[in-house]
Amino acid sequence: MHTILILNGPNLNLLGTRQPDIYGRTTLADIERLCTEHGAANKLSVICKQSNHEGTLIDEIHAARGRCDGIVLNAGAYTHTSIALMDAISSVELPVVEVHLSNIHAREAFRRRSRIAPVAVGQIAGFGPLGYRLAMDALVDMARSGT
Ligand code: CA2
Repeated sequence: MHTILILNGPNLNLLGTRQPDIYGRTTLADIERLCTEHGAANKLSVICKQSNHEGTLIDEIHAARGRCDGIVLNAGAYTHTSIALMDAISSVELPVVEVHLSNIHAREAFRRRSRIAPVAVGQIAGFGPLGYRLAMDALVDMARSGT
């Protein structure tokens, strides 16, 4: 059985409580449930983590090595700034799919740059919570086809 880590970064614990015009009304607990259910339907084991701290996110990425087959990562605002997260992803040699609820390319200019994208296998942005499921499907497809 494949194991996927769903890793969410800073402020995503506030989902569904503020700025629903940008991020919708779905809570982080709803997203984690959706991922767990999608995992169960596809015979996957799913681990969900969230942290507001860069170092903790890095620790989670390190811990995924040998334990997980891939990572779905919404690094929140660290996406645009964190070379440390970028280095952590490179170091573990696991496939990472970068996910964003909003379309970061249609927002402020500073959100268009991603430090994660160069070390991710791909990026999904703008589809809200559906993006997490699409990212899981991409990882499973890659693992099962051996790419
Ligand atoms: O669109 C996304 O998923 C983002 O990763 C969300 C980040 C943002 O900095 C990225 O540019 C794009 C922000 C997450 C903040 O989430 C909140 C949720 C509710 C209320 C306030 C913030």
